[in-house]
Amino acid sequence: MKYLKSVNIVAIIMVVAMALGAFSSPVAAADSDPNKPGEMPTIKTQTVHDQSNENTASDKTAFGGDVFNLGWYERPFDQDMNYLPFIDLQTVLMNRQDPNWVYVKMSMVNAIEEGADSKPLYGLEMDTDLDNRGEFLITVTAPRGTEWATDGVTVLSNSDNMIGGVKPVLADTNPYEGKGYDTEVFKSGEGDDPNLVFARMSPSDPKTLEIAFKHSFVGGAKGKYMWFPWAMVGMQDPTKMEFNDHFSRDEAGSPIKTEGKYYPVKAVWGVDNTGRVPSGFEPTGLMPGLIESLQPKPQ
Ligand SMILES: [Ca+2]
Ligand SMILES: [Ca+2]
Ligand SMILES: [Ca+2]
Repeated sequence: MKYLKSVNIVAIIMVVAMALGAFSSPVAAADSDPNKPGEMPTIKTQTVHDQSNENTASDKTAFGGDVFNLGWYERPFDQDMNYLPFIDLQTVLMNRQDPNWVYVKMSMVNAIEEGADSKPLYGLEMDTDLDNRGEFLITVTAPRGTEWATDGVTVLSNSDNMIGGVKPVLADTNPYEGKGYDTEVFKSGEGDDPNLVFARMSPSDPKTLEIAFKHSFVGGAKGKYMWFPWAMVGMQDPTKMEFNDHFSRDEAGSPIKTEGKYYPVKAVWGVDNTGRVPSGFEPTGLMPGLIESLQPKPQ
């Protein structure tokens, strides 16, 4: 009897704690381990929605959202325009409230496990000095376990500071053969910081992959950067980024039937990303490729 009573008290305390949690920071500094991520905090999460193609896939066309000139891709299709829903980005969350970690959750239309044979990569590209040229590309192999791990996690940087060619973000007029992401900063726990980036499958959702990287890597808690997610099966070569410089629109193809001669996807197939997302600042001047919801509206 005494035992039962104490269980009830514990249960009540837990309910009170959960209720309080809604009004206070869910992660206290003391709870955050600087060497291993935990759970993503639940407040102040940035949410990015991407087009998804489950309703148009049977017609072998993307729903939309593929704008070659802006580097927006909506190509979760193979070269026969068969649909690859396990790389079709649907929702991407970023949370910076933890004192040590930036958390990202990337959710696809279908379970990531479905794509195991295709060896998909999921990742993030980041422009950390806001010149529209990317500095870092994080890629993560999947499927993987639900424990945080560094195996198969890679961070690349670029040695010529020419990501994006003559016109960053936008398709160059002439093919531009820059070096792309050619320099390894971190691989499977090897690097200056062996705990720089971790990844796991979501323990609660097989459609969701989670990445956590250290704030300190991107300017600390107040760091300002542009970021956007990638899911890749066909074109996975980081030295060919940005794709709209290395490939002409003709060579890259298009997933949208109404784009006529460009259809279907050709060299640049099996990739999905979103527009560019600002974090830690409000973009003022023109930043090409911003996600649609932040594009200046015509007056
Ligand atoms: Ca997309
Ligand atoms: Ca940059
Ligand atoms: Ca360019």
